Amino acid sequence: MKPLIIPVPFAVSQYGQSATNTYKRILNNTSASPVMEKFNPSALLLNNCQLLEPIKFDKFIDKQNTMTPFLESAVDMQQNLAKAIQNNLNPKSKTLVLGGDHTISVGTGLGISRLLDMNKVGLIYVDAHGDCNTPDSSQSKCLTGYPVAVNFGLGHKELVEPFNQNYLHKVAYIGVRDIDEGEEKILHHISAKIFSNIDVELQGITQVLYSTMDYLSDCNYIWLSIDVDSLDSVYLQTGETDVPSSGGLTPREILAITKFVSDSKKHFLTEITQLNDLEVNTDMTRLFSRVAELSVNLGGFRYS
Ligand SMILES: [Mn+2]
Repeated sequence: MKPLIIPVPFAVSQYGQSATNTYKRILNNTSASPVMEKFNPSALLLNNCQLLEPIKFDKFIDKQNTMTPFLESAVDMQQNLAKAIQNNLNPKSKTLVLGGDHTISVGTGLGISRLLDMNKVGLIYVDAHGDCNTPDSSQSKCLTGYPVAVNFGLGHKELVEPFNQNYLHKVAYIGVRDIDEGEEKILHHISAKIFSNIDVELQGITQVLYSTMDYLSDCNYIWLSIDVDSLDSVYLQTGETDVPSSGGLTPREILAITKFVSDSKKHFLTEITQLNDLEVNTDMTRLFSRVAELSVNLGGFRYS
């Protein structure tokens, strides 16, 4: 069975920035020269996947005086993405959900919740940030700060109630380094397992990955969610992601995480989020095309 790719060009939760065409860059990535293309034919490999039509959603006029901008658009995206997952996902095969910003995880999670017992699903969240705020704890009121909380049943009722009480129970963070005060209480409340950037530095990524899998050993299904800002900001160009953060992971650590997790029989779904449009292929396009390949078990580990 071919791996499934679902593009979700949803990026309305940040003002000004966009990640609406990023999936095209990742899927159509070509190398710097025809010679290099022979060694790194990313686009060719990803062509072996089943590609769904990009998820559509209504762009409601933002009411800037509401508590959370673009909430109605997010609800629409959540429903449409969940429906696509419900109708197409096979938990025994690999699926890649290509964002878009990290709000897409409210739709990915809802889709999974319609197919699987969420008690048996473990989330590995590779991000500089916790993304575990609620409208009460959030300072920015930005939707991209909510998706983990929503998957645990916390936050806007419009996003939470569709889960019908089938919420996630386990999340392990890797590379997290930017958490705010209210959010820390929520992370404690949901008993999140946190491997910070310092843990990765001191223990090494391999040890962190073994500990992560150990923590999720009672889960039958593993969902990997990667935010581009998990990378150290030194690797990113200006505007390449919305909230860059220093002191983060290296490209090779991101590749190692993806390879390690997708080699697990429990892993069934990966998300790539928060890579903005720069309208040119950058090092990040090439890196995340490679992450995309590895996430669906294509191409082997050529960077070793
Ligand atoms: Mn994020």
